[in-house]
Amino acid sequence: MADGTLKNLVPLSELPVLPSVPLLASLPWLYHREGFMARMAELAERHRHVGMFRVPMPDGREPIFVGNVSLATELCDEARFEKQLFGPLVHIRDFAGDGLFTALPDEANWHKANRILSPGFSSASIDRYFPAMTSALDELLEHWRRAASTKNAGVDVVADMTKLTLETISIAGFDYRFGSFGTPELHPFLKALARALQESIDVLRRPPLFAPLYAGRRARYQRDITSMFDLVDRVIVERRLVPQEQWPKDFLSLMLAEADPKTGERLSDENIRYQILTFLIAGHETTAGLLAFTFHQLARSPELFQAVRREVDEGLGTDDAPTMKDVMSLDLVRRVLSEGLRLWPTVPSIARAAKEDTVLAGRYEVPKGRPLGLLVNAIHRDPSVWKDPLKFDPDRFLPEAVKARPSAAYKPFGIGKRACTGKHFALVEATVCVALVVRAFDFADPGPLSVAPTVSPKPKGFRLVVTPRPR
Ligand code: MNH
Repeated sequence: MADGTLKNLVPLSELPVLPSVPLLASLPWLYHREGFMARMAELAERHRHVGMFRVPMPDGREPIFVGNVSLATELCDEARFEKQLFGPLVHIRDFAGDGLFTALPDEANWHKANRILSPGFSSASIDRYFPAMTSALDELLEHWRRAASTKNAGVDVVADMTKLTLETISIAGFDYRFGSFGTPELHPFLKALARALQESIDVLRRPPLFAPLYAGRRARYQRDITSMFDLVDRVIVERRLVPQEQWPKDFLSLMLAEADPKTGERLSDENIRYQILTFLIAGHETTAGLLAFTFHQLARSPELFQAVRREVDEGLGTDDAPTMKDVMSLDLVRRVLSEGLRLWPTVPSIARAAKEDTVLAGRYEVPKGRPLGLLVNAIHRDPSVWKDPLKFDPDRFLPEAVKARPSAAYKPFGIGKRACTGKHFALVEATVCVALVVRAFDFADPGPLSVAPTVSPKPKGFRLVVTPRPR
């Protein structure tokens, strides 16, 4: 290497770093009332000019968080960087195995499942799952009508969106109804899933020395995993007992019936179990959070609410059952959802790593494999790209505006080949939900937004008073 190049290189130790104490590392500096990721976004704003900072973790690792669009553009380069399993994903792999979301980079089953499943998730295939979406939505609308006709203290939007997205993905995924709207208590399987997801996050905040204190939690975690496997494995066995002509059009049938176009092989039953759990894990909280933030925004902006309602009335009629084609024509609803995912990305960061030693920003030496966290919630508010970043403005997603920005400025669905498989599914599901709810109900003002400190951010304490639209 020429001398000039060497002189310009800067070791990573020159980057801003959080303070650290023994055992807890930076934990005492990571607190934020809206959660760890909100704290990361705040730090990204403070260090926007450098664009990155180091965070010592209790396990001895020291990820680098990246929070401006210019560095994000580098991290999105698939020739240099790839997905890394980091943070909760390492533990979610205990129960999602080598399913698409938690597969290691280039793991053989990722390629195989990607080839088998991608066609089923393409925008053209989603109409197969439209009945699952509207069927779950009918239950939500009924639930809200009942709530509006009784004491009307408002509906718990986050809880109800979670039920909606869980019902939708379980009907579309494996023709299974948990009956979430029928009971205040979640189904035991869904409770086990929620606890296992929580444990996969909590375990990150435990200094390794304290691990023995959590033996009880670990035992329950193992029991939860076993019970989830039992239910899904039973569904797979039962499906095989039904003649193939009678199989419902769900993702399970697709996985059992289709062979890999490249190798001619099928997915193993174990891998199918992991994919089903993956759809449940990757596909419910994210869409539920998006819907809850969107309803909060609509309830706070009467003009936008009316504009959306006019579009829905024109596009769907005032009481007809919607068709997928009509739903796809709702351009404003789609832009409102896109803007919702900009301001409140429900996957607020994405873990990447260099495939070989490399140099970031032309000067920082980054070794292969060093964890890099791309702060999606920070790049979505980078003022060098987003004018007036805190303003909710769906027109940012008009085609000319989209074309004028670097593509790395907006990454709610992840990057490159490991981007979200369920993007079209989620957007159709969310669009039809917004459309039917806005068509049927008026919203009261819920007051200002506050955000809960959950890993996937959600509005906190959001009760919405809904009343059936006057006719
Ligand atoms: Mn989804 C991966 C965001 C809905 C299934 N999803 C990802 C990633 C992001 C993401 C970001 C990349 C994570 C990473 O790099 O580690 N997903 C979303 C958002 C929504 C969403 C914001 C809703 C809004 N996802 C859904 C739905 C499903 C789904 C719905 C399934 C029905 N997602 C996946 C799968 C992956 C994924 C599967 C893993 C893809 C892969 O690595 O090949």
